Amino acid sequence: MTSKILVVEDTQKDFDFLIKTLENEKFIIARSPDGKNFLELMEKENPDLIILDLILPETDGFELCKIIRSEERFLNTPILFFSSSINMDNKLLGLQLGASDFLAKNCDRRELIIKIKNLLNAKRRYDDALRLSVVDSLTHVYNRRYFQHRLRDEFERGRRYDRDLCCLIIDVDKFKEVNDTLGHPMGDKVLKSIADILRSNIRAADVLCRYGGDEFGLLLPETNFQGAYVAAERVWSKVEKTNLIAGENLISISLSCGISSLVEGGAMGMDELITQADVALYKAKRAGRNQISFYGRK
Ligand code: GH3
Ligand code: MG
Repeated sequence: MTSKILVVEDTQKDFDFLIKTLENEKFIIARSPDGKNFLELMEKENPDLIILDLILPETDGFELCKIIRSEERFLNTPILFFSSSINMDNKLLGLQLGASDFLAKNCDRRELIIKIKNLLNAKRRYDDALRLSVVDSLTHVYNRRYFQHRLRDEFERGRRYDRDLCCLIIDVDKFKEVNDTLGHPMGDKVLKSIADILRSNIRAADVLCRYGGDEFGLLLPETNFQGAYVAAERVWSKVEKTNLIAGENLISISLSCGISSLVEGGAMGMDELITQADVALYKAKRAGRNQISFYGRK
């Protein structure tokens, strides 16, 4: 995959030096000449590496370094200081603020390329490890640990800003029968196909995880019961209508879904929100499966 580098550099000559040095390296390069609206730019570009000049017209490189490191999602984005003022004092301050490496502007081009590649490789390895630690290995949706982590954040945000948050627990109906008749490996394939359907029918801001076994958790931030019903109905009917290929067999599957809402259920903590969704799920199961049920509503 092509790496993206964001260069914060006000001097055209120095920017041209970087572009010329990297022209054969297949990087995508974005530029900010002054570091203005920096976080918005970071959000938009989501770079794999930042090359920072120290002295800039509005704010200096140290300030930008602080801004980057204050955001959790950019904690591991490498920062390479590229400046004509690289001395020991500046290096020590930069390191304290979370800089990854330093290079003087009169450096050898080969050193610049090697340092950039080393930083990008380290970032790639870190991203791969991070992905593996939050993703379920069978279905490739998030795992339960990540779900809990996001639930904590979304729950706090919902409570603080008085926004709704819906939690859905979705369980495959009579999944044991699939395993019993087709075998466990085929059961795995069916679970993976269900996860694919769920994933392709939700929004980017929604958080889908394999909660365990044949159970999926889905968080819908900024969504009330009505919106959650629309989302649940969409995935539920999609799965119901789809004949899943399991070897030579075409099988149809149904889902039961329990939904809780932060506003409607008044959960005092994130665990309670999940418990409420679980209670609703069991209501759906008891009522005959293949349906969606709400906590606190008929
Ligand atoms: P219900 O309608 O009540 O949900 O019936 P069910 O048969 O689906 O029962 P339940 O949800 O309690 O059981 C889930 C089953 O899912 C049990 C287990 O055999 C199966 N299962 C759990 N994890 C996996 C897995 O990773 N792969 C496969 N193939 N099966 C799994
Ligand atoms: Mg089940």
